[in-house]
Order: sequence, then C-alpha cells, then structure tokens
Amino acid sequence: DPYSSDPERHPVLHINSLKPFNAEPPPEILSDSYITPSAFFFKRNHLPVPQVDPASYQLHVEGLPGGALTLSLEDLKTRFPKHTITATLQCAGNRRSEMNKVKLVKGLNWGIAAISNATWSGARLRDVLLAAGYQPDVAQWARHVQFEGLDTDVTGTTYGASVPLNKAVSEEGDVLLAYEMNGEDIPPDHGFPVRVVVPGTVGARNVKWLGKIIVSAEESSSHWQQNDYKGFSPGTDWDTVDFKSAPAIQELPIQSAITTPADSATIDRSDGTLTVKGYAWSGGGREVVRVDVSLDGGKTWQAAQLRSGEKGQAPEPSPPPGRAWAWKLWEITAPLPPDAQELEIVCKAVDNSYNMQPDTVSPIWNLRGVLSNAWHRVKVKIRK
Ligand code: MTE
Ligand code: MO
Repeated sequence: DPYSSDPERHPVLHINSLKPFNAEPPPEILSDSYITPSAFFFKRNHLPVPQVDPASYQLHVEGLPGGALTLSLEDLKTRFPKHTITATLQCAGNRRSEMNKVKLVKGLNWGIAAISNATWSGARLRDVLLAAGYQPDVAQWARHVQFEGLDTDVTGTTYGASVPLNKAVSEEGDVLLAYEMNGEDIPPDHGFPVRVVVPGTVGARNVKWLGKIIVSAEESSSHWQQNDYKGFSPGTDWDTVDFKSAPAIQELPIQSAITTPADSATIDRSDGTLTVKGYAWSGGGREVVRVDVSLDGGKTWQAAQLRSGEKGQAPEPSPPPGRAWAWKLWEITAPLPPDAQELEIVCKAVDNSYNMQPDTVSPIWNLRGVLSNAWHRVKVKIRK
C-alpha cells in the first residue's frame, strides 16, 4: 500500500477521499480563528505523501543561462532572507458539491471548506531565481516557471504545475519557497520540507514537496496543468470538451461563504437576533472590501463586519494594493424577522475591483465543477 506511510490526521476532518487523502474541516472551525491551525487546514493530495529526509533534501533549479543550481534545505534557510506572508489557499474545486446539485460533475465532492488561511515563511522564489542566474533578458524567451513535486504515481510521474514568469519574479508577487507553516516546519501533508506558496493563485499551483523548478517557454506539461483545472461553458460536455481551448486557472475569482449557521440548522429565537459568520477572499491579491448578507433570500441586504486578524487582537496591517493575499472573516448580528419560521440566509462579497459573485450556480456550472462561487445560501428553521 503506497499510502501506508501517510501521516496521522485530526479526526474532526470531513474526509472526501482516504487514499489519496482529501479532507476539509467542519466549516464553523474556519471562522473560529483567522489563522487556520495546520491540523484543521484542508488537505488536498493527488498521490501518497512522500517521505522526504530533510538532511539529504535537494532542490534543483533549471532552465537559466547559468546552468543548474542545486540547493539543500540548509542553503534555502541560510543563503536567502526569510520572508513571511499570510496567505489563503483555496482549491479550484471548493464548493463543488453545489455544482453537483445542479448537474453531476467530475471530482471530489468538496463542501465550502476547501479553503484555509496560514502564515508561510521561506525564501522568495525571486531571490532563488536571481541566484540561479535569472536576468531581465530571460523574459524575452521564458514565460513560465514550472514546479515538480516529489510525490509520484505508480508509473513514477510526479505532480507538476506552472505559474507565469512575471508572477514568479515580481517583487510584489510574494511567491515563496516556504519551509514553515504557522511558525513551524511544514507538516508532511502540506509539503514538508518545502512547498511553493503562490499567493492569490489557485491551490493547484502551490506545489508541495517541491523537488524541481524549471524556467521555460512552455507551461508545465503535467496532466493537472493541461487537462484539468480549467473552466468551460455550461454547454460543454465530456464529448465536446477541448482542454487546449481554455487557459489553466491561475488567479481565482471573488468568493465568500457562510460558515455558521449550517444549512438545515434549527435556531432558537432566544433574544430575537441571529449571528451569521463566514469567510471572503479574492484571487490575484484583490482585497475584499465588503460582504453583504441577506436573511430573506436576497431581497434585502446588510453589510457585515470584516475582520483581518484574530478576534480581540489588533487587525493585521492593511496590505499594499494588489497584495491582499489573506481572507477576511466576517460576522453580522441582525434582528430575526418577527414570526419567521424559516429563513434563507445569503452572502456575497465584493473585491476592490468591484468583482462580485454570480447569484446562482447554473450559469457558471462546468463539467469539472471548478470556480464554484455563486452567492452562498443557507436555509434554517426558527424554533419559537
Ligand atoms: N502539490 C503536490 N506535490 N501534490 C499535490 O497533490 N495538490 C495541489 C496543491 N499542491 C498537490 C500539490 C492542490 S490541487 C491543492 S488545492 C493544494 O496543493 C492543497 O494544499 P494543502 O493540502 O496544503 O491544503
Ligand atoms: Mo486543488
């Protein structure tokens, strides 16, 4: 069993697949803390977790004029400044289950919690590429930076992905070769000893157990870059789909969801108010500027309170424009409509480019069930 050396996991996680291991936390845990504890951080593995010896670990950097560069973990930690960011990762398939309700899609049936927020520390990819011989004239022929994981399938094929070169080398891109998550060594499930963190970019490009970096004219040839993680028209089916016709997902669209109350919950009328909580995030470093909440299925709206830090503590300093990599948690306490026995609670977020979420799922349905970001709706019953 290639999965026999997979690590232990927290029993509270909702498992979508055991081998490979894919799991998400109960949604209400996400709004308990601004930084998601690593044990609860969603886990998305395509393959068995590789066991990497940190003492003999090597990272290879290829494709630059200076020839190949090989770095040990110690090199990465000592030869480059340590940089820390707070960044949210979201799987392209987050909220896929809502697309499945419209019409069956292919993929893991994720709920709303294939998204989490952590602090990441490591060397800047930019600094490592510069040390490996990157110069501005490389951009005349190179367009992409490819990443290969050390996890392999039975045929020896590794997980791989790529990101645009300009994201990788930009001083404002904040792409990290991270060796710490939430102030500790990266746990095995999240890429020990080194993973790429490409903030603002879909989870799939944040390659774990990083073994190789290749600067190239072409995108990664991996299955996951070429024939997966792309969006299509609702009218495209498996007979007509042409994966070459669509770009690989990189930045993700504006997203928000209600973490509590849960769908189908029964709520006590008690003091006549209701507290609703959730998360909101947008890709490409766009900052969430507002979350609107409705208790009547979208007829009337109120703006929620946004938070970017732990409860009761000073908020994290506001990020420079275009570098809002972390989510906002939001909360609203509103009076319950008198006599209401049932409510449809809805949320929708707005980012600083005024991108907004679509109101329903059908117009954005796609056969892979990715980019699922319609208004999130939760129905609850009110007990007298
Ligand atoms: N990197 C490797 N090497 N192997 C993988 O299976 N999964 C990707 C990405 N990086 C993956 C990987 C996907 S699809 C996602 S959503 C994120 O890792 C999940 O990161 P997490 O498990 O730390 O939450
Ligand atoms: Mo993913």
